Amino acid sequence: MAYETILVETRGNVGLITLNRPEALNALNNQLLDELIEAVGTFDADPAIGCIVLTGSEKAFAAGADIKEMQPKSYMDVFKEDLFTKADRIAETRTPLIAAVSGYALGGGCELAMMCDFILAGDNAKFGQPEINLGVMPGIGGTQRLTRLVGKSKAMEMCLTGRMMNAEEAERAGLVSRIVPKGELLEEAMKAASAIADKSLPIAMMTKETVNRAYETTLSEGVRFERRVFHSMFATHDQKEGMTAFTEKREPKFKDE
Ligand code: CO8
Repeated sequence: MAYETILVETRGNVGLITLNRPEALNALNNQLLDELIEAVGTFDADPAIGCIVLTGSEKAFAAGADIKEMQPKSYMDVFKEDLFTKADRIAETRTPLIAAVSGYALGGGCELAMMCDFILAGDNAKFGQPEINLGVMPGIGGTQRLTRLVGKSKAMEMCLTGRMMNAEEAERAGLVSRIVPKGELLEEAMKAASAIADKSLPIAMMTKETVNRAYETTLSEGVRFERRVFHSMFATHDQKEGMTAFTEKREPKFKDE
């Protein structure tokens, strides 16, 4: 598929997707969302790709869903097309997915970043759910994911006032894993992605799935799930190799099996 709103490249065993609608600060229109879902799905299905990085421009990761595209729609339009439900596929990706956020991550842009496994922020990053200013509310998971990530009080304030958080506040609140100078954001994201991609892919996928259970279940069920998956890892080649390499004081050679 030839993409018009995103740039897609492979760097070693890492897939890099750059949102590329500079004229609209990477606003998520239908075409961009379709292309992004296709590109993420293609990397996810590629066993040679061990991690995916999603980024935007220095000014904007994404300034939200495309307001101009949404503005004329009726209730029946958005109900019938089930607006934004397809974006859930990003959150269903099995390959680890890192959001590298520089500049604005607003509305659907913040929601897209939160669908990734973790967010690395440039020191110029700004996060917000400003939908209330448009007479709507977050509609791509923001009321739920932001609340789970930063707690009710801050999520409620963000969604009700529409104010933006800077990178420091986002890090303090647990929304982002860490902040790096904006000029080093992509390099740092690629470094983290390469480190992940060099691990065993099935073990990384199982780890991701297990951490994500923490958002879906009770503590005791989550711990039980963890134990079952942990035990199952002893059926893999890569567990044997990883532990053998440690005892032999050498680097492991994972085979993704
Ligand atoms: N949609 C469409 N176009 C946009 C968007 C957007 N979200 N954001 C920016 N643009 C466009 C601008 O219209 C402008 O285009 P033009 O030059 O043709 O006028 C261009 O991008 C550059 O933007 P600005 O001139 O505004 O740039 P500034 O640097 O002055 O301001 C801001 C940057 C502060 C980011 C500003 O652009 C802004 O406030 N953008 C909108 C942010 C926003 O409200 N996002 C939330 C959108 S709604 C949403 O994401 C979820 C809705 C979920 C509904 C679910 C229903 C089921």
